[in-house]
Parts: sequence; C-alpha cells; structure tokens
Amino acid sequence: MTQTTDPKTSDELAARAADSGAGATANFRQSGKTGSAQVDPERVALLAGSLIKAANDLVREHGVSYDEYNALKSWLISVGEDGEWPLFLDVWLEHSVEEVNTSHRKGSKGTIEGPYYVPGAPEQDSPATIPMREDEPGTPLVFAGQVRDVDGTPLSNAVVDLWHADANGFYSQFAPGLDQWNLRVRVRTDADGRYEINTVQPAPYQIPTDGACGKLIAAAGWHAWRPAHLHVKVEAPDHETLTAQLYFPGDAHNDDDIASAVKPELLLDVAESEGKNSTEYDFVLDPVR
Ligand code: MBD
Ligand code: FE
Repeated sequence: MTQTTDPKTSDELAARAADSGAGATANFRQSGKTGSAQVDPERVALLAGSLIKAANDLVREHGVSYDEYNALKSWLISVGEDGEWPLFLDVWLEHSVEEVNTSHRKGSKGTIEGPYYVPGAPEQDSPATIPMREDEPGTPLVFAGQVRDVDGTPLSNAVVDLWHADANGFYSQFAPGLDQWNLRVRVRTDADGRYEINTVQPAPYQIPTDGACGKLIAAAGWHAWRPAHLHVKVEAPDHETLTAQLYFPGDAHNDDDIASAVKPELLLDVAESEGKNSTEYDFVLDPVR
C-alpha cells in the first residue's frame, strides 16, 4: 500500500472520533430533511403507539429492573447530549427504512445513506479525480462503470455523487483538518453513460467509541466496525435516485457490519496491478413512477 502520510496513532484517532457522531446532528439540521416531517396524525398515533407497545411488551417479557430502566433513561439523555441521534438511527434503524422504501425497484440494489452525506460537492466531467490532499494516504483506486436505465439505455446525463472515508477512516466535514470537499465529488457520465473516478481506497470505519453509541456497543460487548465502503448517490433526470454503498472483497466486517447495510449485490470486484486497484461497477436506475 502506498502510504505517504503517517497513519495516526489509535489514541489520536479515538480522541477525535466523537466529533464525527456529533457533527452529524448539525449536518441533519441543515439537510432540509427536517422540514418535510409533516406526518399524518393517524400515522403518528399508529407508529408511536406501536413503538410504545413494543417497549412495554419487552419490559414484561424480560422483567426489566429499575436499575435497567434508569440506565436506559440516562443513556437516552446522553445520546442527545452527544449529538448522536443521527448516528444511532442510521446504524440501527435506517436499513429497514431503506428496504421498505426501495422494494419496488427493478434496477440496482441500494443501501443506507448514513450520517455523513453532504450535498453540493464539486462537479466534474468523467474521467474525474476526486478532490484529495497532495499526500493523500491509501492505495490508489480507479472506480469506473456505466449508468443505465432498467431497459438498458445508457444514461449520459447522470451524476455519480461519491463520498467516502480516507485511509484513516475519517470523513471530510466530520473530522478536523480535512478540506471541505476532500474525497467528495459529483461526476457527470459521458456520452455512453460511463463514469471513471480516480480516488483512494477507504479504511474500515469504527463507530466513535467515546460517545453514547460507543458506550452502548461496549456495554453490550459488540464490535464497533463497518467494513470499508464507498458511498454513492446516482442521479439522472426522470429516474429515482439510487443511494448505495459498495464494499471490498475480503473485508473482515462484510459479514457482520454493525449497520446491517451490506448486500451481496454491493460487493465490488477489485483488480490489483502495480500498487493500484481498479474496479468496474454498473448502476441500473428505475424510471420515476
Ligand atoms: C458511516 O460511515 C456510515 O456509513 C454509517 C451508515 C454509519 C456510521 C458511519
Ligand atoms: Fe460511511
């Protein structure tokens, strides 16, 4: 692996990690997604009622003690104080929401967006090079493929919006010291619907261990890892936007992702030659219904 910047010690990494989870709260508030939460009162009563009933059933079934009840109360308070609600929800709930909302699709499988997407990355024509530091650590990766409609037509007016962690597991805008758009780019496909993006291989991602989510993971004896992944949103006029993540063969956590977001269709086929990796992945989009 080409390493031109020293990897940080694990202490340095852990000290900065909780910032990422907290940054996701500010990111969500700015996302514009909060304003659309105009939910039908009947649905609120149904869904909130079901959730409360499920929690009461669990208390009876497992004989929850007052110590456990107070531990829960204290932990829920700290999730908010640590700004980790987006992290908690995207890790442990979004996968079901994604499943329910994309089950009608005939095109490519997608998966969760997660807490670290930021709209508005710089746009480039294909072939493109993602914004990165001069001494960006990590193995170079050429990520290429074609975007098509479900009927096979290449989509020349598509955009592949790519964002991912660096070789230390950090996302720009959610960790200090990284340029705003480091490892974030929007790439327009060419006349044949093809895209090609030069980037670097991301590292596996560890959920911040020093916030409320990390405390739950430690208290339960779980592990905090997601496998290394590339995040994408693939957009084209008159097509449903595909939100996906792509994973690398052989990653130790492909089979036990803490966010339950790995699907077999999302595994890349990576070829290595002279210290450089390359992979081809095609995206098939559903027309808007
Ligand atoms: C991530 O990078 C991520 O993709 C998800 C889903 C949750 C936490 C961190
Ligand atoms: Fe991620």
